[in-house]
Amino acid sequence: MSLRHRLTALAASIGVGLALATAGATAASAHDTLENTDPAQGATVKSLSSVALTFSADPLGTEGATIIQVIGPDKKYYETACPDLNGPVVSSPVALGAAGTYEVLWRVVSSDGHPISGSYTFAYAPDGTASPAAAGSVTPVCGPAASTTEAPAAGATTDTGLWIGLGIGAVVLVGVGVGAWALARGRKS
Ligand SMILES: [Cu+2]
Repeated sequence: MSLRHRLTALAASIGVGLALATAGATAASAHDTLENTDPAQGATVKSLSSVALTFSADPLGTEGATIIQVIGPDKKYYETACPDLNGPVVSSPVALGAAGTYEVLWRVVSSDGHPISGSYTFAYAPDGTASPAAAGSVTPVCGPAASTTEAPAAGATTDTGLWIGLGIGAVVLVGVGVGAWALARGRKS
């Protein structure tokens, strides 16, 4: 094989690799994303009756797979029911307890069928006239107890497509390495 042929083969393999990587990235971006939350991340609220999450598309209402858990500063759960789905909006009623930082853990099935999840926090600072503090629940009112310490960072989503894309990227790098090695070997002989 001449050097010219080797270069052509290398260019072709890089092209195919890039096309595959692009396809992987497109698949990953097909996941619904969390576009808006009420309360907002980092917000301080004086009172709150529900948590509402708005996604980029309508999540699937898969039985038992749509979960919002609201965890208080005492690690108790303050959601009072499982979420309602209304188009792209997933919302759960809450009755908050003591003032402090609350964490919202969520999990829905993206409209492409993949589960996505995340978490964020807001602060609760009731003024004197707010409704009395709720007692909360030691166990989640909705869904199984999550391993809250391993929840993704705020706003993050669990993204299988991303890992597929990274895997394809690794394959592309190996392909380029092999091509370069073949090229160098061709130069020597
Ligand atoms: Cu997906």
